[in-house]
Amino acid sequence: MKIAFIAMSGVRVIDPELHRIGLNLPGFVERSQVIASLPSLGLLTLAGLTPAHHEISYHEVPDIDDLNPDGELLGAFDVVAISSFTAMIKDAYQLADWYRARGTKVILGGLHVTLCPDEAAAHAHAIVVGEAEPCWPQILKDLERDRLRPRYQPDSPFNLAQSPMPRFDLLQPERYNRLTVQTSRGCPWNCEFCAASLRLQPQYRTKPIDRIIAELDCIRETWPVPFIELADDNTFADRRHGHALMDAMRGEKLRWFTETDISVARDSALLKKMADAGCAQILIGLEDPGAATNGLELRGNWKARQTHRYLEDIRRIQDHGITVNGCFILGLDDQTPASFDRIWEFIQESELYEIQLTVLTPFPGTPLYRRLEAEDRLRDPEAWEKCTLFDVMYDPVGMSAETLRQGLIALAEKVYSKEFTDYRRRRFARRHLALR
Ligand code: B12
Repeated sequence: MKIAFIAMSGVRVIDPELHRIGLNLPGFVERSQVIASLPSLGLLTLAGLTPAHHEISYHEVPDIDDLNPDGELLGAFDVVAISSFTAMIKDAYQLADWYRARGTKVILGGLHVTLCPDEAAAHAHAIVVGEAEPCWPQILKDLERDRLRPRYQPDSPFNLAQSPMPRFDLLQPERYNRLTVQTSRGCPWNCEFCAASLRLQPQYRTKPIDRIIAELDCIRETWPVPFIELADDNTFADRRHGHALMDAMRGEKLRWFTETDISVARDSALLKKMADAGCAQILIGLEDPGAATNGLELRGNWKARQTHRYLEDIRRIQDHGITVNGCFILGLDDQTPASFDRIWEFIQESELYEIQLTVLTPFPGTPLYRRLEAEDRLRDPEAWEKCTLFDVMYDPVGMSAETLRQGLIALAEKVYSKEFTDYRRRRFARRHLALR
């Protein structure tokens, strides 16, 4: 069969004003340009499970309007497997409908499809709910026998020791400057707003170290000096695995980025190993250092109990030469208009190298979505295209939606200005030099 793996790609913002500042502010542009070139690891993984007798290809669709709907969209295929997060799912459905109308078999899967399976099923011959590795070989067999079922759902968590090698070789080398590798799935914290792989399968699991190293080696066959983004929810949640991984990555001469939580700051042996293993930056959800229910933590409000140590912890991490990308959430229930100034003061006082400002976002299928729906606070319940982390989709408690929007814009203009971005870079470089 001729199978196309199609990723809806790129980054999204709907609000034109946010779009404007996003396109102009140096600190923002840098990060979005870098990440926008990441390929879909989910699809490369499925390609890795596809037997060699099929003819496969990988495509990205950053903007559906750029495709010519009158002719062949991306080409003619027997099967298209489309992946999309929530923000571009409507575009994915449009593409799916186009192919279905022409007799191509359409399979949909991924985070959004898992969270809204009935909605997605209306646009596909088959959907996968949850992790796809356990189902993909069966789907291919069923396609060959013309016995495709409408829905596939694994009944147990996928054992990452059986992970296939993602087909990085399907990518055009010159198009990518960063590649992703997954070392674990899930996160123990279970924050109310989280829409990451925890929602696919709520069990935290790690990948065996030798498999991770094999993936890194495979990437280096094409990209000798790659920059790696670990596509994890929380790389160091299993500390033993984290230490072992760092020991193994030490000799790899890589530069990489990942997401984790603030507790790594208190493990100096780990920080040292991370630096030795080439860690350039870690992204940490700080949410709001001054909010009582910081992170809307469902398990014991853990994050709120860490805030008094944030400044010290950030410094400790950065003193190892690892920059911190501190993420703040605007619009939490106990924030008021005064919170914007308070967060700005914290940002200036902290020595954070990088900052990510996002608006609380009710992704479908999350406890947050269900709560806001029950409280009748969703402004446009199925406006999935606004699930960008920047567009305001609900009525906050301590301010109006418009105040939240304006607060984000004003804070973003300060945080991502050339002046403050340069200042942060210089401050980090100075401190780092002083410590050497
Ligand atoms: C890498 C990444 C990106 C890359 C994506 C590259 C790509 N085309 O895939 C880039 C930088 C482009 C990106 C963009 C965005 N991202 Co992003 N991103 C991630 C990140 C860090 C890792 C995702 C990943 O690779 N996971 C590993 C793979 C193996 O898992 P997976 O994709 O879920 O795939 C598995 C299954 O879902 C399934 N599957 C997936 N696709 C398909 C398709 C078929 C046909 C089948 C059968 C199965 C299947 O099989 C796979 C194996 O089991 C996550 C955060 C995280 N820690 O997960 C956020 C995350 C996915 N991103 C998020 C968001 C919000 C965005 C943006 C909207 C941001 C923005 N404002 O633009 C855009 C989305 C725009 C778009 N194109 O849709 C949210 C999504 C939440 C949601 N429910 O939608 C996450 C969870 C982060 C968060 N803050 O909550 N992102």
